[in-house]
Amino acid sequence: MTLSRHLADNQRESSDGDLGALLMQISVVSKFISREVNRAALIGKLGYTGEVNVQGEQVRQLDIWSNDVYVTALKETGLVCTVVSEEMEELLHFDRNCAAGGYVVCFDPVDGSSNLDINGTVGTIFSVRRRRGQGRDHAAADPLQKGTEQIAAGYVMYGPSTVFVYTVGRGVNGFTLDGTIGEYVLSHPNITIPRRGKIYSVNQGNYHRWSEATRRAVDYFNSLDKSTGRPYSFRYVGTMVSDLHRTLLKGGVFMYPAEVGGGKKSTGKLRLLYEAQPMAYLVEQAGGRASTGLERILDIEASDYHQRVPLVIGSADDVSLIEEFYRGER
Ligand code: FDP
Repeated sequence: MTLSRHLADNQRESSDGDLGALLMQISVVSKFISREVNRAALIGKLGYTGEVNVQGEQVRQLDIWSNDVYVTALKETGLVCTVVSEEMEELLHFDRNCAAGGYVVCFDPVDGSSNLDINGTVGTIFSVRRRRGQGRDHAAADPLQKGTEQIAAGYVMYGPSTVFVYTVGRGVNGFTLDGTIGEYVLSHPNITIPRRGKIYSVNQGNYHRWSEATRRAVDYFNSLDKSTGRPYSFRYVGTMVSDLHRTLLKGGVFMYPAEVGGGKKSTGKLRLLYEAQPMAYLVEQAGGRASTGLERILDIEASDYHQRVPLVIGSADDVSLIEEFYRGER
């Protein structure tokens, strides 16, 4: 079963006639990015551009290149009206596409780019919503809808193999790129996340910047108690796509908590629209949960395109357990 066939089958069951074509185009972009990531060291694409993005981070050549390819490809579909990207401070409209409605796409072209220099796994994350209205007036507010309004989301993982995982609200399926035929082939059908896992994943180096509740939750996973399967194993790649891919397949929990002290990460690090919500949609579709620790991620309505949010995501029981610490019940 190829991805194109899967999308076509999905489309027959859906009222969203054009969604399959849009996802197909996203998958084509991912093949270009996969190729470029693969040979980046050989063609001088690993370095920085010298610019700083809206997040205050150094911009890499590959970030900009991938963003440009994405934007061009989305525009060419004629189906996308509004685009939000990690790499663009303002949102982008393709006026010609907006008249007929059009989709809203939020994406992070190269997630985990700090791993590029060491040939580590990186990814792409995307999220699709319908527009709220027609015309240009509504366009600014289009992306600022709850996560529950997403109609498709997914990620691409550029690892030892390139994997495309997506949902349109009817389960989660994963496809591996077969380079010899240039096609994504179904390799992970109907992904279901275990109800409880044995792995926790967080940047432990931030321990002393966390709230008491976060520290106690992480201490809980670290401490010894055979009856509840503790200590959990600890794994952290530092690329959300990769950490989440493992969490989806093996279970457990990934978190990027808020930090205390009013610094840059006082509301977490990860971005709501193009990191937390697409992943939350996928993980819920696979039977897991995603929360800030106090609130369901999909229920949040963004007030800013680049809003950050604390994230606790993964196996339902593990996420619920952490929420108990945040509510002061443990
Ligand atoms: P990166 O900054 O390398 O792009 O969203 C950004 C992200 O990576 C996630 O992919 C990753 O989970 C997280 O940040 C890693 O942050 P830390 O280095 O602070 O742990």
